[in-house]
Amino acid sequence: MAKRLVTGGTGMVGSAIPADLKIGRKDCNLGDWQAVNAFFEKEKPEEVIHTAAKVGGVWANMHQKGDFFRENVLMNTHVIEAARLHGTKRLLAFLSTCVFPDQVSYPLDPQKIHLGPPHRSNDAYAYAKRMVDVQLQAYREQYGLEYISVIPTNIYGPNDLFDLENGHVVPALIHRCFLAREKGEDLSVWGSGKPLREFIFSEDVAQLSDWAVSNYTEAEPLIFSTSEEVSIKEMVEMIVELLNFKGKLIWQSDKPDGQFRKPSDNSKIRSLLPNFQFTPVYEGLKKTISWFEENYPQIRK
Ligand code: GFB
Repeated sequence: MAKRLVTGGTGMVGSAIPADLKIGRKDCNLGDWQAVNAFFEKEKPEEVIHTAAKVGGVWANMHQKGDFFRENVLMNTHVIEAARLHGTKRLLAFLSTCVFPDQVSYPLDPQKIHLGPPHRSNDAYAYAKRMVDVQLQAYREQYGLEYISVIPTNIYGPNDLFDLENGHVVPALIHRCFLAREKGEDLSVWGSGKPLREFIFSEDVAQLSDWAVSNYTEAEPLIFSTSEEVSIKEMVEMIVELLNFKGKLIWQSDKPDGQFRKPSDNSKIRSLLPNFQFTPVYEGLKKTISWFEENYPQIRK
């Protein structure tokens, strides 16, 4: 078995992927080239799954654009370059469903990534992630490295960042709904509830990544998606039901809706792994909420 390193090892996806070596922020600062280079020189991982990223929901993406751009560009550039320098044979890096242009025909497929500007709400993060694709294509051409990237849709699951303001919709709402239930308060939800998202369970992403890093070598980023759209309103209803919240919902129309939809084409992963069963969103949410209640207040927030 190849010696595998997972970056972002304490995060939602990284913690669910088996590895010989997992590193989090405290083990190696991926924004510091000297630290990354020294780490790779010492450990010489043969396989790298690079999940580490500065991530957040629509609010964080709108209000911390400089940090999202800089931190992600530095981490990605450093990890991919250190892997090349120290002989890593296989590397899998994550793009994100927001890399696609805002104005583009649906369904989204990897050919369309660079066809136009991303949605304004998360353009800094999206451009930083697009550069992963650019770097990997460049390294493929110049150095012959078959490093790959994947594009998961909206991931949720245990061990997510449950920050009330800066988190993604699922963890933020689970946390807010839990607090509203405990305190007997109303639950505030952002936007109109109409936007659509394709939610994917973190453990599915982990399993697919585990497979892809050793079996997929193509230059084209591989989309991880159920291709099933769920509205924010439907998502809220499931969270409310699973948390047994009986209070009132307050829709905050002054808060952003973000991109209206981003339906993606999952035909490639379906043809590569025809027997793979995606976790139904209700089941995944149930597991996530059980995990949250069991681990509260020691959650990441
Ligand atoms: O998870 P989220 O922030 O990601 O979801 P995006 C935003 C949608 O959920 C919007 C609604 O339609 C919001 O109006 N929403 C409702 C809420 N209540 C809440 C809440 O309490 N918190 C949050 N965050 N949303 C991110 C990108 O966009 O998706 C990232 O900004 C990344 O770059 C990620 O690509 C996958 O899908 O809008």
